[in-house]
Amino acid sequence: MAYTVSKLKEYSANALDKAAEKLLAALEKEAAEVKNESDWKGFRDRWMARKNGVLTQVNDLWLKAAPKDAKREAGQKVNELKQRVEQTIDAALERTKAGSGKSDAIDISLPGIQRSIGAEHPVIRTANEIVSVFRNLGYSVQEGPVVETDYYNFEALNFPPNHPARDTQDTLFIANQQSKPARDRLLLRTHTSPVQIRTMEKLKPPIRIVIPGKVHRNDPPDASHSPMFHQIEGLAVDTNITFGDLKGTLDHAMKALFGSSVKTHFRPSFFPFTEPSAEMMVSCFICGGSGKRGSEPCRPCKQTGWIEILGCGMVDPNVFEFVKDNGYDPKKVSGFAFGMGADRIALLKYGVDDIQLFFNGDVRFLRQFA
Ligand code: 2NL
Repeated sequence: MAYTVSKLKEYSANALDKAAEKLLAALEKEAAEVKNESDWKGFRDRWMARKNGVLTQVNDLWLKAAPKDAKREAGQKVNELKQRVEQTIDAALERTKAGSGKSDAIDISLPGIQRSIGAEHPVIRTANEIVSVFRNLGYSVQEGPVVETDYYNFEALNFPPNHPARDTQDTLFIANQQSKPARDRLLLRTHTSPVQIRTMEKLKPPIRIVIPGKVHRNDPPDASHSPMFHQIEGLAVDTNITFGDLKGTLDHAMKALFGSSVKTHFRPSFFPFTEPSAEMMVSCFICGGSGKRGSEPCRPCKQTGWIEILGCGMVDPNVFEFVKDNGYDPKKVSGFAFGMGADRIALLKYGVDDIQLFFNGDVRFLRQFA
């Protein structure tokens, strides 16, 4: 039950002390129940209100009602109590402030700390999309080292000894390799083709594989070149693989990637590791092949209506010679291969005009793809 002030029956020192003790006990108990500012206001008013506050009642019932000869002692006691009440009320307010402010209090109504979650890089996302088109055709994914030997990067791919790609002009070589035989010297792979050789050494035909990965070339960076970029290559080897298989497979892949209305077109080309070789064009998926966007010329296809998308060809029998012992006899098997730049396709897909934006790590750019 809440504490109430009652009249004193007598004014002996003992009686005054007892009454004061009871009051102070009630004061402490109520102070301990003050949790916030609104509690505190109620507490303060109950004890301090001029009209009917506990102290006013003490004044009326204990002091004013005291007989003349007890006034002095009762007055002292009541003053003492006033001070104690004021101190206790002040301290209670301090406690509510400390509790709602800094210190160890937790405000569960504040929003939590937001950690931004990462997202797939647009080039990696594009590479994954391309890989998944081929996975759906039954191709499996292979990966291999970025630091390669001259043998896997050039020799086994039918590059002649003095091919310009083997020059420091085009290739980034690892330092201090001169003491090794030429074929063992290390370099940064310039294409993912070495992984295809490594896979043919490991797995007997028939095979269907795709290889995504980082490659390096000694090119100065500009809007369309980066010394590091991403290639995806594919290889199918079996008995009786023809150029028709190559065309059908790649036509299907382009329709899966860019929409069923795109057309493909092949024109002759040259690669050391394929014969015959071709460049594949896909009808411009920006302007629909018209070369125009409204009255403006279409920039991605340079108004031609066609975009050069990949290189491909039938695996050169000279390449099979290097893996003949594992079942790749060029008299018995044939195959097609293709390679494309994931970065270039991402540029086209997202309408980005500078490849450097993909790699200089500006989150304001990258956040647009999250
Ligand atoms: C391009 C062209 C190509 C290949 C890559 C290949 C690999 C082996 C044998 C034969 Cl092991 N060919 N790969 C073939 C034709 C083209 O890439 O322009 N890439 C960006």
